[in-house]
Amino acid sequence: FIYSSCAQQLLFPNDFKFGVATSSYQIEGGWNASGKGENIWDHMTHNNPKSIQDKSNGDIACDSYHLWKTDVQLLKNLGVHFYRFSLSWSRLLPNGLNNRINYDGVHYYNNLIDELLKYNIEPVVTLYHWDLPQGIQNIGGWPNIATADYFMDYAKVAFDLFGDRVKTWITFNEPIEICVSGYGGGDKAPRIIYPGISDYLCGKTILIAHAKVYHLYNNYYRAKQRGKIGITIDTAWNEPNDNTTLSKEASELSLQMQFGWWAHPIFSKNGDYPNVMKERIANISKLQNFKTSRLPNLINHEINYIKGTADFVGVNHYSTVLTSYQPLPKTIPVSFYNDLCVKSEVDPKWKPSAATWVKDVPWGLRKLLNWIKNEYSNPVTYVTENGYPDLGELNDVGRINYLQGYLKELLLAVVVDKCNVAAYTVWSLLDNMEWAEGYKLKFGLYNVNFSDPTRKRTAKSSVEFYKNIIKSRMIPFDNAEVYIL
Ligand code: GBH
Repeated sequence: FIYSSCAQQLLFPNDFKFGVATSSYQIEGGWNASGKGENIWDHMTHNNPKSIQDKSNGDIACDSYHLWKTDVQLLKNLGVHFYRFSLSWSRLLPNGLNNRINYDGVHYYNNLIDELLKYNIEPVVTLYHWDLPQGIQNIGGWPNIATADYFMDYAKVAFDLFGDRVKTWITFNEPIEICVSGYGGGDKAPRIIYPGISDYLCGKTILIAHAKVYHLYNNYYRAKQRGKIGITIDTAWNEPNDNTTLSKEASELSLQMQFGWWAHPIFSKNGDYPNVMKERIANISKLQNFKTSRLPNLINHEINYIKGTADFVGVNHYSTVLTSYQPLPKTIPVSFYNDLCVKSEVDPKWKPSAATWVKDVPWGLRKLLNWIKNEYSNPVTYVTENGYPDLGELNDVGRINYLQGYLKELLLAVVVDKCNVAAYTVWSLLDNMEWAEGYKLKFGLYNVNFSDPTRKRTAKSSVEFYKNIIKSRMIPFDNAEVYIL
């Protein structure tokens, strides 16, 4: 490392924005309130309660369907510049289709958006954070290419209703989770188990659906509404476990297959899936006796249609793994993770959290942002999620340490490395319904009392901490620590 001798305190640029995030199913509740349709999480939790560790569901969750005014007061207290939340597709379109709009749902989001704007908090809206209308799942869900058109119809409704006030749109949250955890044998709804097939079909639909919605916005809304539209992709940083070429290759393969699967078609110069991913899956498919690759190819027309369809890349990042190469087994089971076939480990010295998959490894964020910068010619980047799970303590020092470390590395990425990052988002405003983990893991800056029918919110220590960072635009640390990567 080269140490810098500059004396002044580093500051986030004046136009850098800070926010917090939530998602509809995780906080809203009101699962069947005034005309809302069933979604895949309602369906799964009601029909198969064991799919959630504590057999809970999001029927009431944080009750934000009723407590939106309170939530905006919490946001105002934090002093955030924006609030990232998602729309519940089946609250707006109960059967998923655009022939019937549920106006109570429209009213709910209008209220929320107007209340945010009243306090100068910018709404950043995710169209899809995992709660697919059950009707669309009944005809196959994301592996069915027709879903791309239904998604576009829904996006059009959202632009028409809210685009006069919403200027930042995110089409999808974490496509790999939607596809690999939802359709590849993982723990997310709808829990379709057809790994290595249905997850890749899902992936193609998502890329096409994203591009359709971008073109829709670009061709029919942008001139008038003047907003931005992007996609949010997640990955851990993959650090080579040792200095060998093989481990370096394994790390790169892992980043390409998890992040590049989505980012390469949209943000790279040539478009299409990453080459290493195409080759890898084609080769393994062959070994498995498939006549063609299980990765559905993108034809030229599709490649061009998807390329360049984003104004920014959203990045969700929580942790780091040490990656090494894992030799392919003799018979390779058919799945995404066997196609990837790398070994991920953690350093026992890394500070743990309440979740096995989150270790406090702040430098991973800086390395990931630099990788994105180099890989996709420094695109406009928003960190759309970063956060720390604990078991709910109000004096949440673990969370404060984590945020302090990650924000410092972010600051270095912005100021020293000139990564084009314009926003940072803490997951999450509130403790909430943590998907298959239920309510045990807490990510909130605010505690929610889930045994209290009023779902009382209480600030944790991290509220004051984050508030001060937003106000001062700086992370207190020793200048001697300002190093060049
Ligand atoms: C985000 O996903 C979600 O967008 C958000 O809704 C959620 O509440 C938040 O994280 C906190 O979980 O196989 O045990 O190693 C983060 C995505 C979830 C992807 C955990 C990697 C690894 C689980 N990550 N997953 S494990």
